[in-house]
Amino acid sequence: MFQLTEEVKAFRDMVRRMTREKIAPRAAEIDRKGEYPADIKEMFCKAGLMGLSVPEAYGGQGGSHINLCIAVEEVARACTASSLILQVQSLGTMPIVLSGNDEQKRRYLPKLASGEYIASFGLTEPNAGSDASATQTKAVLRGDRYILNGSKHFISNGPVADTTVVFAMTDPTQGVKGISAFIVESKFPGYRRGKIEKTMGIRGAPTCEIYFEDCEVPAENLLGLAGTGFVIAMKTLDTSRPVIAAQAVGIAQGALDSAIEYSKMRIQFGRPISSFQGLQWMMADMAAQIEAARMLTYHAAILIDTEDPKKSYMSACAKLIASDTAMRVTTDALQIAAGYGYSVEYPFERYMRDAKITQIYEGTNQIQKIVIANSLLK
Ligand code: COS
Repeated sequence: MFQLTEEVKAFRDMVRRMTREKIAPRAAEIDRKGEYPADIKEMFCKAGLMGLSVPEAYGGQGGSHINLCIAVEEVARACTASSLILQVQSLGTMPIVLSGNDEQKRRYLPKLASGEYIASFGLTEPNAGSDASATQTKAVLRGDRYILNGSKHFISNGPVADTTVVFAMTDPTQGVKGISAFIVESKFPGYRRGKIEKTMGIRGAPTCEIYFEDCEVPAENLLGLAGTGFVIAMKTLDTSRPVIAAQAVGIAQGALDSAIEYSKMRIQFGRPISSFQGLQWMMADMAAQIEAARMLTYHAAILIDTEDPKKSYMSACAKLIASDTAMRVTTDALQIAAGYGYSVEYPFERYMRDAKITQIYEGTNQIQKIVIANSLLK
């Protein structure tokens, strides 16, 4: 099951080369300046990587989550912020792939697949984080358009997005079944960007608040049926959690690579610190945990690609295990480099800061445990 095809391996090698040559040299600077790497986005567009989750019929690369996971993993090995360009593009596109009608797909998917449009996903609100059903943004149908009022917070890609899939309450009497999903373009009247978040890690991945002030959305931009928004959000997150797991695997692998390199160079007590068994065992534990997380991640991606009924369960397992692995491995990698690990001159502290978010976004790991337990007890 885990044997990657020659085609997938060639794809992985292409992304690995691109990352080593063009992204790794920029990673520290992207983090230090907190700047969106538009040049790297352009490179991804040219390489056809922005449309990995889009079917070929709509101009994409075929919608393989195993390829998407591998691309995100390889890029995150050097630069998490750059890997988010691919990850968030998929997150903001998947609701249209999963639930759009043919007209919506024809209108939006080719532009999202080419990278002409940047995507974002508008679920989280100030009072609706883990409890995604507590959406307070409202959408009211007036004539041929919905009028949206409310706000979304922590929206990855918000500052640069052309489209946001927005989840809003169309029928508050129906609770979770009163939430609907809309494709909202940032140029629609009443769409306003708010404060840009300053974050601990992923500093080159722009995140902001978005406000809807009598925002006018054509009725034909409703995704699926009114009231199906929550299910669309959950199904999208099922496809996206393995991608976060892949990002976590990439971060962990990058930190281990750096720790190995450092340990061979660093001389203490007259010999490289890599020759001490205490550190060898640490690195062996790190490697074994990464291998396990990687296999689980690829397995979850394959279940997404094959529409397996266990996909939701396995996605949550992969995200939980891989992100906890990333946090542990990056902490140990920093420990191996000790004082230099703590210095911003080395990549260890950046890997550790970036790892933390993988335990939080797309559902905290406590939420993943709820999804897993619900599945077990069903
Ligand atoms: N696929 C399809 N349908 C799903 C689903 C999934 N993965 N998960 C839930 N649903 C459906 C349920 O079947 C239920 O419908 P029925 O009543 O018809 O059976 C409906 O959605 C409500 O489900 P549930 O009662 O489980 O919803 P809860 O409000 O209890 O929420 C959690 C469940 C906590 C798991 C959900 O709110 C969640 O994932 N929260 C985290 C959100 C998140 O990841 N935020 C990060 C923002 S994106 S960076």
